[in-house]
Amino acid sequence: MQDLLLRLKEAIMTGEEEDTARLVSENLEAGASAEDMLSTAMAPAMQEIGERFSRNEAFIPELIVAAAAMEAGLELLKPLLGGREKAQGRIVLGTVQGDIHYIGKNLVRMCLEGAGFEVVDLGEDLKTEKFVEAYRQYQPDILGLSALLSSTMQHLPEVIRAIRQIDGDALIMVGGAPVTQEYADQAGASGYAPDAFLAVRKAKDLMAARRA
Ligand code: B1M
Repeated sequence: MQDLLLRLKEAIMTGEEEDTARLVSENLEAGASAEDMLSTAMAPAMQEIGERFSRNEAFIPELIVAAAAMEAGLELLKPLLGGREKAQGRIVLGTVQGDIHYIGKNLVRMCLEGAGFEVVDLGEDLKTEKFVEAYRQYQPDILGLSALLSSTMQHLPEVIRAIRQIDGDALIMVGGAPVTQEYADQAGASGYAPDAFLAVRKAKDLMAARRA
């Protein structure tokens, strides 16, 4: 199975969409779970291509094709992420202003949906006003904010402040590669999760604490 996982990682890094889809199926047939594939092959592929980009060994076109291959794989895993749990609550989710990264946010959405949450995905590059508008419109149990750039992460406290002006008790969960627990605490978030699986746990914990 290790070899198949390695090949899946390579297929994503080289942006081979068809190979990625085939290898996701082959890994499933070989007994790998969606979580195995995500944690040992797919997320590490994106991490490694990002590191190559930092070292000027990979460039934007390579990131784009790797992202497309990752998405092709994620699409196949979607039905497998989570069980048939009863309705958990409503979450409004989006990536903050200036940030067009959406793969991580989409994975968080898929896992939350799989766990029984109703998710309103607002998309990417969203101004603070968009979150405020959506919060009023959908009245979610939790607002989820994603930021992938150190620069766009700076918008998190701004969105949190704006939402708290209309609902002082709002539950707001944040995440994204540069975000840390410490940063989330300083920004005034109710919760932080480093990955999509822990985002589900955090969302459930926030809901349980609210009900208690
Ligand atoms: Co961009 N990019 N990128 N990029 N890109 C990063 C983020 C970077 C770390 C690469 C690097 O330099 N090593 C770097 C940011 C550096 C920094 O600020 N610290 C970077 C840069 C610099 C840029 C540009 C500025 C490059 C340029 O133009 N010169 C540019 C910015 C565009 C913009 O947003 N304005 C840019 C563009 C792009 C592409 C368009 C080419 C493409 C995006 C494709 C897409 O999403 N549509 C892209 C990609 C693919 C990446 C990397 C390689 C991979 C991101 C990814 O999909 N990861 C990335 C390197 C890296 O992350 N190591 C990089 C896989 C995904 C599953 O993980 O997104 O971390 P992640 O999500 C995780 C967790 O973070 C968490 O759960 C997710 C799933 O487990 N999580 C949450 C995320 N949101 C959450 C919300 C939660 C809870 C958990 O609660 C609500």
